[in-house]
Amino acid sequence: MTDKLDPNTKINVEEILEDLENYHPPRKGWTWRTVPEGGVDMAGFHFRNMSEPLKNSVPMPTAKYFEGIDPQPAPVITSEIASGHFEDDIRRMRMAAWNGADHIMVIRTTGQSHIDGLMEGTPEGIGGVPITRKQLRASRKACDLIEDEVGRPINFHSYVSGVAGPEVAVLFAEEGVNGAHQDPQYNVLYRNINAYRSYVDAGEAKKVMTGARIFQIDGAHNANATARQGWKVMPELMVQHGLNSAFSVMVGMPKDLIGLSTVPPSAPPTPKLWFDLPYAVALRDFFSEYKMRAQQNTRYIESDINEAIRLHVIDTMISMLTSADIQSTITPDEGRNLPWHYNSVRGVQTVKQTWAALDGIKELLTLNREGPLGGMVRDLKERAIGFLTEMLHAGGYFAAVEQGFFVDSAEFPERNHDGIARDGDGGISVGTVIERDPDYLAPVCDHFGNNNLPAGVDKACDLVGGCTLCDPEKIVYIDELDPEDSAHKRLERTREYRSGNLLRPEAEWAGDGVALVELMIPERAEIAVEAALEMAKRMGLSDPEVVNLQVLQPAEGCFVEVKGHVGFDVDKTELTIPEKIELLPEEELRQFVTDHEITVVAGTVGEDEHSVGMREILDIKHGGLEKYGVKYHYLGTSVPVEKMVDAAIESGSDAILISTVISHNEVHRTMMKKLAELTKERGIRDEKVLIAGGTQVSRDMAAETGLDATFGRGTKGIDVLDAIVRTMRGREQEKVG
Ligand code: B12
Repeated sequence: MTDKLDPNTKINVEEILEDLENYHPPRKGWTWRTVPEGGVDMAGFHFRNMSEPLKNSVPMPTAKYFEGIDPQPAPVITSEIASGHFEDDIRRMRMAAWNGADHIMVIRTTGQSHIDGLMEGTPEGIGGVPITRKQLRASRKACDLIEDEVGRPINFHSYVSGVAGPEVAVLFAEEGVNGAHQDPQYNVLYRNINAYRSYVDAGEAKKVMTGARIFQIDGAHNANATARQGWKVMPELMVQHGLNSAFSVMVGMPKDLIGLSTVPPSAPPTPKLWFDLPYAVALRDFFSEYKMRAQQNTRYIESDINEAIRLHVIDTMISMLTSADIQSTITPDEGRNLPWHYNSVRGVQTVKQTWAALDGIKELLTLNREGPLGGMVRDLKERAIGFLTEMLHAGGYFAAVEQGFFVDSAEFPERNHDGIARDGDGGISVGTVIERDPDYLAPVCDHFGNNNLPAGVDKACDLVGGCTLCDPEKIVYIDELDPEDSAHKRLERTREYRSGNLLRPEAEWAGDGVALVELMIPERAEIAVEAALEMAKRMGLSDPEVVNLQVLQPAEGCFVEVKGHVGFDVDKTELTIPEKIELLPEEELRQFVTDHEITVVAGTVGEDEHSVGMREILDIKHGGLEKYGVKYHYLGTSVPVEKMVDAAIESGSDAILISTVISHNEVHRTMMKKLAELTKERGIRDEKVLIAGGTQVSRDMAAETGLDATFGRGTKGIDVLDAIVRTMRGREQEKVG
């Protein structure tokens, strides 16, 4: 088994699955990022609220203009991953971590919280992944490798709920899971598990989680996501946070392990800030001793990716104006499919970009509590306290649940009477809470409640020589229950796409062939849908489906996104990969320039006024040709190609360099071809090196347009000099030959 990942080699999932029976997590518990007190300095910029940079990462595209820096926000950043095939998610975890996620939240398969026990093996999931010991071990083992590669600990996270909650908590504690959702209210309200049973289970689960220092996130955000008008349930959300936090503390959980799952409850076109900011401030006031896990609003997001991203930027700004210890990211395709991995990465990028941009915002702006904000915050707190008081008058929490106090869509103290009511004598597993015998004894650690240890015994499991929480060798490992429905079988089917020579686009699972096509159809919506489907079919996509349609104007047209499947494979070995050009050594280039006294003419041609790119290629201060001793005649912008050629002839220059940035209507191609033709007409084609560059120009356009070399974005003077020297040398050799 390799103990290190190579950044340029794919993670070997098969290898991770080997010898899992002997894998035990090298560390347990939650980890925060390291945030240097004095800030972080990078590329001459001072960041005030950032954590230490990563060893290996993918910076934002713009980073290339800023020495490639990749500033990492102060809070832990979550990426939700759950394709149903955990073996695919392992690759996605690595991509998310490279982009800045250090909290990998794995959603469970549909119905797992309805199962009364633990699942085993690696079956396929729907809407998430079956959380099993084998899946946890493989994922945690992959996290060990990935965290070593990126240079920052990764928190692996899943969910403790359902009737098997305590068993799941023990499993998580044994297998080194670092964070988990745990909130008995979730079981009561959304799973109809008997309320008393839920709280007893929660006591046990929270105690076990505390023992393994598993960070807890509550479930209040579910009420937010359920309510049609999320901003009206803010007082109740605060009550739900309070109930879970207080109960957790009573069980013995330290406050630094307790996180509130906060979600800004509204979305534009509402005047969002007037709801979400007072809510965030009131929460932070009430729960200042606890950690905040800020998620993003998804309740109103449907299928438009950009709308989701814009909303997430605003939500992240609210986190920054208040505070967030964990900033969760929701994939922008949340409203339309199970997260596609590149969208998970986009979610992480959104937060990373926003955080860097708004770094230190609280030093520049202060929340004005003197204005309307103060009043709104107070109003929310009063309503929350009123809710709690009424709950007590109603006979306490369980009575209030029976009376449908929770998830009522009106703003307290108003009531819509549409809350979720649960009978204390009903629900799943009713009647299963049994009082312990007075001499009850369980020889296991982190057990909640009355446990009669014999005198002199401090640690319960000393009685049996260690429990599974202390001695992992005692854990019984089950490999698979159904060898057919297993990761191994699925991996066999996709091997060619992962480690063989075949390629298909991938969105959900390895080798799924899913592709997305963007079309603007100049027709009304009804026609645009059908036309887009027909076009996708003719492009060769099978099972096309419109996943997003945006009316641009009712009559003029629509933006349509169509998902479909590519039915063919591309064989890697049949592709022609352009050879990487190794530049000649700098000294050799300089010597050639000295020996040949190289001179060039340069300018932006046509009616194009863009000069920045051309100047970067020439100027010494940008590492341009001048730095290597090349002399140039710069003719400026909007230069006719004829003038460039005349100037080259007059000055006896060795090369003509044209910049052609505007590419509309293929004008850049026209310019490049014109240069080749004109030099031929003038009989100097073989005497001058012809080079062009521009934003939309690529290396392979040289052959197409008849020039010696062509360059696009990111070109440096040395690249151009290398091309000049190679072309001139080639000609000299031809002459000699
Ligand atoms: Co303008 N502009 N612009 N613009 N502009 C953009 C280029 C762009 C892409 C914006 C857009 O609309 N999407 C379009 C071009 C679209 C297209 O056809 N593909 C655009 C347009 C349409 C215009 C206008 C026509 C708009 C208008 O008025 N209708 C006018 C131009 C009018 C005219 O030319 N007659 C216009 C005007 C301007 C101003 C505001 C004046 C400035 C230019 C100022 C100046 O250069 N003195 C301007 C800018 C700055 C840009 C912008 C924002 C950045 C370009 C830039 O300087 N990049 C781009 C958008 C964008 O790209 N973000 C639009 C930085 C340099 C370093 O990068 O140009 O790509 P670069 O150069 C690199 C490589 O391409 C290559 O090496 C360089 C260094 O790595 N390279 C090489 C470039 N030239 C050469 C030459 C050689 C020989 C070699 C080897 C390599």
